[in-house]
Amino acid sequence: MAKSIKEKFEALIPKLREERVKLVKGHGDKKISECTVAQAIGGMRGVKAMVCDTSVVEPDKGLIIRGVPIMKLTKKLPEEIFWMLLIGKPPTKDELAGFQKELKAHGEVPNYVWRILKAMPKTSHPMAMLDTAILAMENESVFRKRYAEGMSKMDYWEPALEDAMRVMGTIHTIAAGVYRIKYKKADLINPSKKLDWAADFAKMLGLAPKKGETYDMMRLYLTLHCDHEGGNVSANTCHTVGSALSDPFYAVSAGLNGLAGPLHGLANQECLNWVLETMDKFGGAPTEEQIEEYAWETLNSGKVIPGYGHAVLRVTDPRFTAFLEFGRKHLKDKPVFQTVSRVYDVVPKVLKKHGKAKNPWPNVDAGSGSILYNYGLKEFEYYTVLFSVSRSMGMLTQLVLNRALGTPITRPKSVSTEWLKKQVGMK
Ligand code: HAX
Repeated sequence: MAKSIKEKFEALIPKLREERVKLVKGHGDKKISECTVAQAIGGMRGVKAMVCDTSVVEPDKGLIIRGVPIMKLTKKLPEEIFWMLLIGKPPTKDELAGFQKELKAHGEVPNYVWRILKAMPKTSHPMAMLDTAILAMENESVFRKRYAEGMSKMDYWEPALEDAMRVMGTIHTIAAGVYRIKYKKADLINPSKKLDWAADFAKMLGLAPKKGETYDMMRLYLTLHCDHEGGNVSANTCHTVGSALSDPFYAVSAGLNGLAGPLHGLANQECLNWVLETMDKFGGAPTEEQIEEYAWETLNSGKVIPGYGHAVLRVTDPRFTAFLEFGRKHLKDKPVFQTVSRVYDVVPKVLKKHGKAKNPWPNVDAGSGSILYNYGLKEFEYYTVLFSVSRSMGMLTQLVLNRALGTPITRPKSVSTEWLKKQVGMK
C-alpha cells in the first residue's frame, strides 16, 4: 500500500536531524554572510541568515522547487507540489491519490467560521476575511492541545503536520466562501468528493468550467504561487511566529497578513488595476507609445509600476513567463491579455531609463491578474486571496520541517542608530 505523507516524512526525519547536528557541531562557527550598515537599515536584503529547504530563488533563474525549476512543474497538481515541498520528491500516483483522499478528510470547515465571516463588515477586505477565518480555526489546533498536554520536542512535527493538513484541506473552501459572501454570489458551494484541490476551488468559486480550461488555469495559478524560499515577508513572518511554537493556524494567519501588503501579495491586485487604467485612459488596448507615456506618468508621480521589480530576481520571473505562455495559448484575442503582453515589451525599457529599480523585469504579479480576469474573476481585491491559498503550501511545509528539525525561536540582534553611528565613527 502507498505510504501516507506522514509516514514518508517520519522516515526522512532522522537523516535531516543528523545532518543539522553535524552542520552546527562541525561547522557552526563558519561565516556564510556579512551585514553592512546599508543592509541593516535596508530590510536585510541579501543577508544569509536563515535556512529554507523547500525552495530556492536564484536571481538569474527564478524559483526552483527541490532542485526543479518551476517551468518544469507547470503540469503538476498543487497537491503534488505540496508533497514535493515537504518530502523533496513528487509523490507516486498511489501516494498522490492517498494524499488527496486524506486532504478531503481534513476538509470540514466549522460552522462558526462561516458565522464569523458573515458577521464581518461588508467593507472588510477579502484578505482580512481569509486571515480572520484561519485565525478563528486556531480553535481546531491539535498542536496547541498536544503542547498543553506536555508533548516531547521530538514529536512537535506530528501535530504540526496534522494542523497543516487541516489548513490545506480547508483553505480553498474558506477562500471560495469569502468570495461568495463578500461579492454576494448567492449560496456557498460545497466541496466535491471527486475533484482535485484546484479544480474544486474553481468550482466552489462558481467559475464556469469552460471545458476544463478554467480548472487548468487554477491548477497552474496555485502551482506557480506555492513558495518563494524563506526570506520573503509572508514566509519569514510565518517562520518567526511559528518559531515561538505558536501553532500553524496562528503562524499562517500572520504570514498571510504580510502577504496582504501592496509591496508583496497585494501587488497582483494593483497590477491589473494599472493595466485597466491604461485601457481606460486610451479607450481600449493601448499602443506601445501610450503605455510608455502612462509608465512615465506613474513614475513621475512618485509611484511604483506594480508587477515590475523584485528584491531577489534579476531576470523575467519564470512564473510570469508561464502565465504569458498560458495566455498566448488560450487568451491571445483578449484586449486585457494583449495589454499585459505589450506592457512587458515597454515597461522594462522605461524602468531601465528611469534607473532606480535594480530589476526592471516583471514578477509573477504582472501576468496573473489578466488571466484571472479573463476567466471571470473581476474583483481585483480578491486576487491576493488566491495567492494566499497557494502560498499557504510553502508556509506550512516550511513550518512542519522546522518543527521536525527543532529550529529554535527567531531572535536576531537589533542595534540602535546611536550604536551604528559609533560603530562607523560618525558624529
Ligand atoms: N517601479 C518604480 N520604482 C521601482 C520599482 C517599480 N516597479 N521597483 C523598484 N523601484 C524603485 C524602488 O522603489 C527603490 O526606490 P527608492 O530608492 O526611491 O526607494 C529603487 O527602485 C530600488 O529598489 P530595488 O532595490 O530595485 O527593489 P526592492 O528590493 O527595494 O523592492 C519590490 C522590491 C518588489 C518591493 C519593488 O520592486 C516594487 O515595489 N515593485 C512594485 C510592486 C510589486 O510588483 N511587488 C510584488 C513583488 C513580488 C511579490 O512579492 N509578490 O508577492
